[in-house]
Amino acid sequence: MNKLIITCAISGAEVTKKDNPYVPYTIQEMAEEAYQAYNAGAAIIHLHVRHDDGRPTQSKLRYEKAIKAIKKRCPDVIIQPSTGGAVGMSRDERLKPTLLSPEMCTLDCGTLNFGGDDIFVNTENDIKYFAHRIYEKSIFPELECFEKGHIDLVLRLHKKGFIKTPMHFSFVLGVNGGMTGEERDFHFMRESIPMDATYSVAGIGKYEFSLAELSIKYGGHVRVGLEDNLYLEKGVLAKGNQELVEKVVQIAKSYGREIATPDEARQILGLRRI
Ligand code: KMH
Ligand code: ZN
Repeated sequence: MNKLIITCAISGAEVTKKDNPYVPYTIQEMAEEAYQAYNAGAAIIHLHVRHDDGRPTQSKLRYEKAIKAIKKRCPDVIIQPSTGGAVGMSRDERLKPTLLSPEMCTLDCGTLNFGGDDIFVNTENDIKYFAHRIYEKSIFPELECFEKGHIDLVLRLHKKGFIKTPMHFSFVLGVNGGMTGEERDFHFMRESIPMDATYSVAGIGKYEFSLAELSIKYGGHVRVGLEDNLYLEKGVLAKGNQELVEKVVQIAKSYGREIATPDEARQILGLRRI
């Protein structure tokens, strides 16, 4: 089987140090968490940045500083800035990290409820706009799909030329307002994408490791990290992103699946190295 690409979503935009003290805010904390995750086996760092007090931002300067600090610690790691940002941000605000031409970034492929009164808005026109801005800079998008309808929209937009091959999907399952992350959901999602597409699975909360295991078993890739889940096991907070990555590496070992280095991940996905 192909090697396993592990993505680590080290901070997100919504979780705080009150939820888990290891959630990184400062540039130094971001670099340290990324480095630890990379050492544990992560090839890709999914990156949101924060102000020092923890407020989420999509500031180009802040991303530039964080990326520089991370690259100093682990020069070959793939950095995947978020274009999702935080709920309520405008299109152009969310797109700011693309001005840095990273080799990869996220492209969120549909709207969904995000708990309480929050709605994470990604209209069809938003997606076309984001896709245009991403491809014009030759950035490789990870197609984040929170439910099956988002995959259908990607495939429609692909037919119309807005989304290009190779396609790499991220199934983000278990969001409060999106699709759950049960085994049947995983199979429904992976069977709905083209045969030549690749996919990674991000299980939110209690789904993190059960979905990771399924994806390892069926040849997909895995995302873990404090953005998605704060616990190493029920009731036990993870002492940083590294522990979450280590747990996935252990599961992969038990299935005889080797871990991809960043350069191997680039080959699997068809990425240019920066
Ligand atoms: N923070 C969420 C509203 C992404 O990174 O592209 C959106 C998100 C998706 O995290
Ligand atoms: Zn994110």
